[in-house]
Amino acid sequence: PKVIHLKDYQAPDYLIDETHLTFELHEDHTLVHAQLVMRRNPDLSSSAGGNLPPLVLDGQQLELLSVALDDTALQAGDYQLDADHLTLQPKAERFVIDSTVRIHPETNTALEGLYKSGKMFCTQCEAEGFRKITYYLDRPDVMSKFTTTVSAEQHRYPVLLSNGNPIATGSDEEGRHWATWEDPFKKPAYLFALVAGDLWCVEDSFTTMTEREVALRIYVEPENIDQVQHAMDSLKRSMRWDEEVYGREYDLDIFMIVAVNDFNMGAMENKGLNIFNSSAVLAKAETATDAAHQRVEAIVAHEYFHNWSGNRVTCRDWFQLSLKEGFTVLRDSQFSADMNSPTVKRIEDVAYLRTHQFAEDAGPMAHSVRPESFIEISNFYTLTVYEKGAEVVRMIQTLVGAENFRKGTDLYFERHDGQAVTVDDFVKAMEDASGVDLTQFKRWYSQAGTPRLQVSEAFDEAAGRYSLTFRQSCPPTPGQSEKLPFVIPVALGLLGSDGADLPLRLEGEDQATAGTRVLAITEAEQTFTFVDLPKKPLPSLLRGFSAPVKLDFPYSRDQLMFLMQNDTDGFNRWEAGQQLSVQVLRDLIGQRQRGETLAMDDRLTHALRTLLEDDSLDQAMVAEMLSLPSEAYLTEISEVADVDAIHQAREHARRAIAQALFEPLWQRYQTNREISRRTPYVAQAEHFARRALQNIALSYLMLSERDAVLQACLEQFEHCDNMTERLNALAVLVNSSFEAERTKALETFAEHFKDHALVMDQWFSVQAGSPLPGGLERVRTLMEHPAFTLKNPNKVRALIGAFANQNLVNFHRADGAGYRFLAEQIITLNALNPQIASRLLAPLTRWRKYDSARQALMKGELERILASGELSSDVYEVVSKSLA
Ligand code: B3K
Ligand code: ZN
Repeated sequence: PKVIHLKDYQAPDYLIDETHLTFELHEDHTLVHAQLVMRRNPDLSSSAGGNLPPLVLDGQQLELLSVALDDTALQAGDYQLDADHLTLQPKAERFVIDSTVRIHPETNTALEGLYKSGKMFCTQCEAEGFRKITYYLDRPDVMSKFTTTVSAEQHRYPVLLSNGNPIATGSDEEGRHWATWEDPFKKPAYLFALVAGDLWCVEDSFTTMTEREVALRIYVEPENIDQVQHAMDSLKRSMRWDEEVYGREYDLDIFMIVAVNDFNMGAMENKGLNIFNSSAVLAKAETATDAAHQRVEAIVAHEYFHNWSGNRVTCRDWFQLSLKEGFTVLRDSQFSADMNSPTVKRIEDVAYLRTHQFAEDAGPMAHSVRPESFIEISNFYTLTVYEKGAEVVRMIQTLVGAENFRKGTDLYFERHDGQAVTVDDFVKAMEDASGVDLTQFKRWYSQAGTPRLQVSEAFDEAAGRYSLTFRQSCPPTPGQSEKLPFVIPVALGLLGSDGADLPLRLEGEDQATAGTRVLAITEAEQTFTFVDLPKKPLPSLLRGFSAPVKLDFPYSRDQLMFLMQNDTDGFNRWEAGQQLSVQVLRDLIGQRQRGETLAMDDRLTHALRTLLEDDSLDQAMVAEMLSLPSEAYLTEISEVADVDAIHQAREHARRAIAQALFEPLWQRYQTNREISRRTPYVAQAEHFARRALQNIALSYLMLSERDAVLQACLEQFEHCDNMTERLNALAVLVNSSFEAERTKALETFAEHFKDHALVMDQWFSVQAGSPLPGGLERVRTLMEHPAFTLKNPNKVRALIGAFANQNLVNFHRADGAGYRFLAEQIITLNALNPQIASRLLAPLTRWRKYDSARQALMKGELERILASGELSSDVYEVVSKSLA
């Protein structure tokens, strides 16, 4: 397989001004006719004239039926064809290529290019799927105006959609009809989309800031038409927010979303015609949890925001992917923060980043936010490019300030509208708008790995001087043994003994500032001295998680408890609780490993009691504070992760908390359940908060195994009006020792929701994630369930993905059966759907985290996959890099 390098980038020899496509959809094949109006790239054409370079079009799995150059049909000798290209020789600077190919969407299980999901046709072209539709220059820096005609049988496919505006429709003889769409904006092929199906739509409209009316349509299969309102509301809120916060107005007269059941990821931002995984659109109280509602809101916003950050201004090449993805993730997280609780959103994002992105950054697939090379671009739609990329843009905002940041985004959009650009262009716009030099900062784009920031303090009481010394380092990652210092923005405050923020004055400054301030750490070691401090303060460091680093400061447990109660920064209150929990859990893990009786430091329960008894606190925050660090996070921060000790320590702590805090938990539970009983479901922040606390309380309470709690759980399961309460009650039962009740609840639930694919996904996940013994056998049995199929990515994620990523004790069974099972599924999926197969590899790539026996077993399975036959480039790249 070929390695592609950023340093080899070359501008395209030819451009495509216009693309005219005609699709003839049939049940056993599809014909695609493409007319490409082309010319030599003026930036490259040599004035001397001379020979024109050959035209090399990308194409895969296409059956070429005919090709013509300027109306002259070409014969076999006039062009070269290989598995990936069609090469021919233009005779003039301007020319037109006509080609017709036959393709087979009806047997396309990779879900890339044109494929069938159930009864409908749809497309997924990013990154390199368009080459499976027709011969083309399938690269993002070739932008073209598209006109698309779709023809299909009318009764099977009454709805025919593509990008842009509908300009003509008609019907043919023999029950077929057609529609032509024209997209006035130039775009790269990866933003092309086509849909044909029997779909219903919900229609609405939006008036833009310049009073233009935009028609909004969300298309779904008829049975789902009652689950669209939440996505529509989210879309309108996103459109308004992008106008208000980023000054971005929508540009076409119509914006469409289509929900499809078989989709490799969440959704896709095709111009004017977003295609969504149904799990990222459909939501109503009875079938979707609060988390699902929030996910729909966030993904609708994310794809909508791409209209500017991605479509109007796109990427020059795929190494620049974070240019659109990191920035757009930041934008959607700011939107979600504004719609819900900003602190809770930040906590969720940071917990996710630290658990999963930090693990990626410490593993064999570690890469910089702008990678230097890849074999298969699909493997680089990663937590690093998305989530760390968002953190990098967020740090720019912190360093230049909110106002300059907005000036920078305005300048970026204005300067590069209609262009395909690079991360450097984005950073340059930020520098030009703010006057801040970001040269050193750009190392965040080129150096992989999670920096460590060690902080120590010194206090001179007589002089009233308090110093903080920062030492940064970054571990080696594949291909990068040495790292240069990063620019690390550290937002901090100093707390006095009453818990209030002290005024901050650095040595040499005239005036003190109040509250939080940002220090930019730029050296490997750097000291900052604050003056006018008669008593030693307590530092609150990295407020709001101002940089994606691992911070060490030697806090005592009492100091952490003090920060938990007093820090003015909500994020850092939670963070103090997490650090206290980590310390307490590490004690327990050590005791377990030494074979001692487990005895927990009760300061943790004291701190949690104070929170639970304070009715004035945001309930969502209380729920977050009650959540112990996950097993996956405890694994990430271990040198060598002891899966069983981690699980047992955490379970011990949960039981100790449940026992010590039974009364306040029970009281909170009952109060909140009572309100839930009286209040119809609303998908809004304060209701999410109430249910979050209610549900975490229930999961603790059930550990008591008291009958009153069991009855309460069953009551909630049977009588609630929404999936949040029902699924939580089910999960709690599934993880409990009440076997009869568990079995019955699972049966009732499946019977009731058997025709609802997205709910059955939840049913699979809850069981796949249960740490009770026998997990692997349960998963194998569930794979035989009629609702399961390896052909649907949501099902694979819900069952196999949940097992391997969330059920750590069962997946990491000492005999290696969990690893073997995963390898078997990956080998099967490699042939069906390479992207999904490759994603499932992640848990095996983490083998360095485990003891030597498990390491050997995990590597053995990776080797077995490597030897299993013909591997897709997706699977080959991850397996070979993991074994390197
Ligand atoms: N841009 C798409 C991701 C496409 C992934 C292709 N393998 C969704 C998104 O990030 O918005
Ligand atoms: Zn995106």
